[in-house]
Amino acid sequence: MVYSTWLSKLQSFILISSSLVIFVLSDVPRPRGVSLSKASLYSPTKDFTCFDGTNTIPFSYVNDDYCDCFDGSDEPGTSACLNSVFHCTNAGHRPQNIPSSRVNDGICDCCDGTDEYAIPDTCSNNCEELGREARAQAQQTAELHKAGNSIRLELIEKGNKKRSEMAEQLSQLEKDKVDALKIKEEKEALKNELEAKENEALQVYREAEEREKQKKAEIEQEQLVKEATEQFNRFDSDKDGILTIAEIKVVNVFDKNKDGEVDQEEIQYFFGDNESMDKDSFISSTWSLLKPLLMMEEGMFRPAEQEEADSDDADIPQEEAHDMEGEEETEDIDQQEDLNIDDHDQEQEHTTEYDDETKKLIEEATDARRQFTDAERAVREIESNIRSIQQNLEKDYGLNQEYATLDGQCLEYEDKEYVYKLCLFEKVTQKSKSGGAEVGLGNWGEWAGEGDNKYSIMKYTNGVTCWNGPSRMTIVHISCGLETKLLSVTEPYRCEYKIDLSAPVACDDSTYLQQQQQKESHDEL
Ligand code: MAN
Repeated sequence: MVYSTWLSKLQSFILISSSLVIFVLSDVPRPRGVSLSKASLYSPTKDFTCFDGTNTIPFSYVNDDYCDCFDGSDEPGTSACLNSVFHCTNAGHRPQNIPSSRVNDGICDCCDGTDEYAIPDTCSNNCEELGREARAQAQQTAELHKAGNSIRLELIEKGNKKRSEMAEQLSQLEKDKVDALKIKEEKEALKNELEAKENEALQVYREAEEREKQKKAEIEQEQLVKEATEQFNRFDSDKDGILTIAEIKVVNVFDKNKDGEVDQEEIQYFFGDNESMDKDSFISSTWSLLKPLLMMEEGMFRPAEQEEADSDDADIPQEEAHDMEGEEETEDIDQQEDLNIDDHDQEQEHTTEYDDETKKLIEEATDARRQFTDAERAVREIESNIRSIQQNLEKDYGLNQEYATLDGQCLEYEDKEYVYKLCLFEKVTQKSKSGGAEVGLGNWGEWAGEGDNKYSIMKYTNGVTCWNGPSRMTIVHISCGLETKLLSVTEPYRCEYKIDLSAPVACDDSTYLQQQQQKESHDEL
């Protein structure tokens, strides 16, 4: 039977001043491996009931190196049960619970060496030393949190200020929007009114232009009829008002392919299935086919292929070639002049000289259109500002708005291959040092810390799709540090990135102290 010499070990250890009460309380007899909180469950004057209630055994069976309880509660100080827990008090440092299977296994798990009691002097007690180091470390951390916390408090103040400024801006913008919409309406009404007047004035010019166009078309038609009639009369050799196949057969111009005769195909081309043609039919159908040929014959018009053929002068005697060059030049000039005339015509169409009154109306309408466009733009700008402020106001900047001033702040981190950039509450990007475009590793998504630590992890999602895989995403772990900076960027899984960010905003001495106290009371003696 192994029975703890519990009274012997109580006088020395407590590490922190707040534990003074526990020190007194810890002076309680209990079997080896039992924590203070469980001491009352082991009473030497009574039989022992396993914690799970499945068995009751004489107290002398506790720590007798034989496992009687399913839950291992009868053997806290031996390795007899696989599932029991050995508690070491570690005076001078932090108490510890280890699986009882590690008791007397030759390895020192507890700094006070109590887990290896079977062979005395196996383990030295270095709790004081470790405790000192841990306390120094804890002190340092506490100081860091304290210093960081004062920056954090400033950030809270600024954050709240920023938020209330944003709220003010928003209500001002809402007012501005009402005014801007009113101006837009007014400008629209003015524009409509002036455009109506402008339209009315221009209508006179449009109608005049239309009349002019019609007149021109009529003159052209008259000209066409005149020309066509002249030619018709020329070909109608018997002057009976009907053009027959026999009559056109002797006219060179109907010999399209210039083979010396007007053949059936050519007759068909000009007359269709008709045997003859009166003047009206000639004007309406044949004339358009014939006119280009006549012009060609008169040297007024040449088809493109012929020009190409002409450009090959090799076989043509010099004199002729020279003559033809002369002709070509003239034609070129003629064509250029035609072009110029066309341009001029078009220009004239657009530069109709309006009277002063119309000019004034056009100017006024143009000015009203410009003013309306400006008013529309002003509304759009206000609306876009409203949207972006609303989006920011909707963002979760922490319980006390401590993260608000960090919105939009960008931080960079370089490793061997990439430059990473985190723009807080916006996005994360990656740029290869060997060139290429920036790759989006995620856009601001949500806070993702667990429970009370919600604001310790940020999630940026929906980055650029990974080749053959999902969208890239980044998790940002925020820890307390006096500077806001990126400590590391890694890619633990393909296209899933992890950033460690240190920032004073994550320092909170009250939370830190609370957490420490909780830990201490949990690690009771
Ligand atoms: C790029 C980078 C890497 C990523 C691969 C996936 O090279 O974005 O971080 O792992 O694409 O194909």
